[in-house]
Amino acid sequence: MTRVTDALDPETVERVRALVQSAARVIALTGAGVSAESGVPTFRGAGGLWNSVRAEDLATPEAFGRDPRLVWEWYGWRRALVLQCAPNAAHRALADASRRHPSCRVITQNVDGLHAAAGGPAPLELHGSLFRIRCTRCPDRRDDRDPIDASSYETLPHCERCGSLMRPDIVWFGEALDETVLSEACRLATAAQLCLVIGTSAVVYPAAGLAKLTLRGGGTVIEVNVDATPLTDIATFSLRGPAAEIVPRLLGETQSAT
Ligand code: BJW
Ligand code: ZN
Repeated sequence: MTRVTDALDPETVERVRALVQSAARVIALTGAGVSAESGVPTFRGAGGLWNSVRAEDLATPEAFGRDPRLVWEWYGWRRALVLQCAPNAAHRALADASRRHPSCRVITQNVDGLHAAAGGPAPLELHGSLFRIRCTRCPDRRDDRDPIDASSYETLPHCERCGSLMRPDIVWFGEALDETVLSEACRLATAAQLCLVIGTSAVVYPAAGLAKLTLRGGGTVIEVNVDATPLTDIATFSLRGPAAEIVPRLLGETQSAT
């Protein structure tokens, strides 16, 4: 039975802190909501990116094939926006926790790089990175060129080896996740005694399925979100409120640490 509580309920906070501290292996599965308080727009819900643009027009390989300049323009705008943003208290608390406990790992769907910017061990990035590009043809050709000039087809980045167009190193709809990253994420999720699901609508697969692997492996799921999600019902606790406020309370060394 899920216990849904207000972010500030001290009894729940204490119970979840105790669960975190007693778990030998913890994963944090994060989504766009963890970066919302840093000023990065989410995808779904009020103010979400998919309200103003269609995912099919920008975040699929077909869209890139049709109009690479349009797609690169949008990613250029996203890069510029994220470069104005800094990690928030939730990113910092997760980075601190994984520094203190190497068996605590961050698995993120985010492409904004804010977990890495907060320091600590590198997170597993399921959906790639806004700041990497890769060749549409050579499987191993990646770099971090910036900025991207999308003013014409000719100025778009091309592969130095084969001359093909370079694309964002992001997993678009209908594309497979990197096999190594996904299998490591599945391994960590299955072995985890606790899975903290933070700021994700949990509708995109296979990422959302990771929490179910923890449950199947005998572990516990705790959710932190401003709203209910399809994972709320499998969570032991669902803490309703902003990640930057709640996560430091759950993971900080003392309860007053934020
Ligand atoms: C706060 C907060 C605050 C706000 N504090 N909380 C079944 C049916 C139909 C299709 C599928 C299906 N199963 C799988 C699929 C296909 C598809 C999929 O899942 N579709 C569903 C939408 C239905 N999946 C795929 O296509 C994946 N690939 C795949 O399945 O490959 C199969 C394959 C195998 C072998 C060969 C070939 C193929 C790939 C998925 C890639 C997703 N990519 C995106 C876009 C990248 C583009 C970009 O960034 O530019 O990644 S989609 C978008 O959604 C992005 C995110 O990482 C992802 C998840 O979103 P997230 O992070 O959850 O954000 P939001 O906005 O949805 O939610 C924010 C949450 O935060 C909300 O809950 C708020 O309440 C909360 N919040 N403020 C706490 N302050
Ligand atoms: Zn190439």
